[in-house]
Amino acid sequence: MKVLLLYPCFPKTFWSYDRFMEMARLKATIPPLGIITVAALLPSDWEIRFYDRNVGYETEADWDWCDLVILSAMQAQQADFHALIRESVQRGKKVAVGGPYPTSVPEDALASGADYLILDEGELTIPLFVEAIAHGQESGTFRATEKPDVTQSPMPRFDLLKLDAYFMMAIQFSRGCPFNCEFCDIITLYGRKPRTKDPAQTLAELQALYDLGWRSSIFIVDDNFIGNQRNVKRFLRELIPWMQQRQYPFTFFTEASVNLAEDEELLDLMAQAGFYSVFLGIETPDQDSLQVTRKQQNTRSPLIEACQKITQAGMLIYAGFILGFDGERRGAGSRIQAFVEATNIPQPMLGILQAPPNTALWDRLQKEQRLIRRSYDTLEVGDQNTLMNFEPTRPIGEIAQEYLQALWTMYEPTHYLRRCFQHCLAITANPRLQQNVHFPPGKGLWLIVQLLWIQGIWRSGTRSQFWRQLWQIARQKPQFLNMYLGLCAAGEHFLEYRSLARQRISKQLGYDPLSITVEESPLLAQPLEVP
Ligand code: B12
Ligand code: SF4
Repeated sequence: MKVLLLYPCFPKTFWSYDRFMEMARLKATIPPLGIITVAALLPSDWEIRFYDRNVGYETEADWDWCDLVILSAMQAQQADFHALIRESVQRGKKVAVGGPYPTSVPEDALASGADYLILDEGELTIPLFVEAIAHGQESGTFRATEKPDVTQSPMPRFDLLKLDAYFMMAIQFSRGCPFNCEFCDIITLYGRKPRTKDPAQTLAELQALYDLGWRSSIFIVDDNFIGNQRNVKRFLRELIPWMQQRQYPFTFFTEASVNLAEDEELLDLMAQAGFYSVFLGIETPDQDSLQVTRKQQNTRSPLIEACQKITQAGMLIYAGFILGFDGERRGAGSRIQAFVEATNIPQPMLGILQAPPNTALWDRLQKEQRLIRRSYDTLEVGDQNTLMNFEPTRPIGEIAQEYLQALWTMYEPTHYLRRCFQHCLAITANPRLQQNVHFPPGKGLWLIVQLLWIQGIWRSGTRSQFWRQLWQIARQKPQFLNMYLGLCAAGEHFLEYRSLARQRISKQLGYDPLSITVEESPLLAQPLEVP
């Protein structure tokens, strides 16, 4: 069997870091771990050609060559995903799909003409698909009622990746999260019982990346790295000597719940293992909204203190924030802004609440007859700047305006640069790391040259701030130079992104909320009363 594995393009979003990628001569931030895991699960006698279309396109010869096209996608990639299904059908090729998007909404892929829907986690469903193919089955849907034991998951085919096209590499240690946030589909997709790999299995994956020559940052893509605290500590205790023996060839970034700050031992182990950064789902500083969305883990201790503990443990904080929870009080956008100013989180990811299909939030809103459409169906994007897919409890015009005002102000260049600087100063230096962030070899120099030109010479508004802060970082925190320069360069992306967000929100509303006052908003309908 000759298989063409394709990973669809992402639209321009918060996460695409387009200008940064151009400046660093990179193509994408992170490789698609799902589809290279699928590649490892296919029979060894199947021939494979793989393209991450965010990095490079397949050729006519590849289309002619293949018998079967296999696609993986998350919802945000739906435009290119459906185009590829239709293209395969038009060319008379069989097409099989899987991954989070088809698993959440299988009917979409069927409607576009997919022949095989291989849903849920591939470790359990690919064998069913392979068997069906062996029996000459022309189509089918393959589902799993159980969650696989990830200790049996194969080594992802890292060898298929063009390593020098990516900013980071990715590995996974665990799947699933013990919490119960109402809007989250991690728990529906991967379950509430975190399943972890063996430390030795994960170290073998790191060794494979090391042997392929990777010497830069690695994203541990768990949606909650600390979901199983006992096992994660076991892993970290083995990772520390592994990293020491190799003189810290990587630095790590991961996602964790805020209760990380409550566990000093865990923070210390992460620092010793070379973690330079963590993404936290903070969502909102409003305690009532956190209760409404069942995010109790964020209410147990003060959030600002939690952030301080994490920076003191040596980690840069990335964080997600959401507007639009039920019962949210006016001014939530300003309160998020104030929180971001207080913690100096450089790159807050601010979004408007969506109810993804198959979540507790979706089910509740359906019962309350408040769903307007499915999430992410309005635009070409599945991102933070899509208005909510349900009727909120306060006027949508007010939410949209607070959203854009907060985003616009937070990513105003002087504010952004100041936060990058202050945050780097606040992070405790980790004596084990020479630099917290490694730039991929050969890319860093080019990135810095362009950055110095754009922010150090060309842009007059922040020129003196840029040099002053750079000088202080070089003197006081030389270990943070790469991190600081990387953050400054990413600012070029966010400057474009805030304008894009403004255009997109204005298009959905039919007016630009930044050019009028809240009271003038045509969408200030009566707020919805929810019992
Ligand atoms: C890394 C990651 C990213 C990276 C993307 C990197 C990349 N190139 O893939 C970045 C940071 C860019 C990203 C962004 C976003 N992401 Co994301 N992301 C993840 C994350 C944390 C890990 C993905 C991963 O590598 N997993 C590891 C692999 C091994 O697991 P897997 O992909 O699920 O693959 C398994 C199965 O799904 C299946 N499978 C996968 N593909 C296929 C294909 C076939 C044919 C078969 C048979 C099986 C199969 O088998 C695999 C092995 O079991 C997941 C959550 C998670 N824990 O998985 C969210 C997740 C995929 N992201 C999600 C979302 C919502 C987003 C954003 C929209 C967030 C936002 N609000 O902006 C953006 C969208 C993109 C954008 N705006 O640019 C959702 C997707 C929901 C959905 N139903 O589609 C997820 C599930 C998290 C969540 N619930 O919030 N993301
Ligand atoms: S902590 Fe994060 S991954 Fe876990 S349920 Fe809440 S939002 Fe989902």
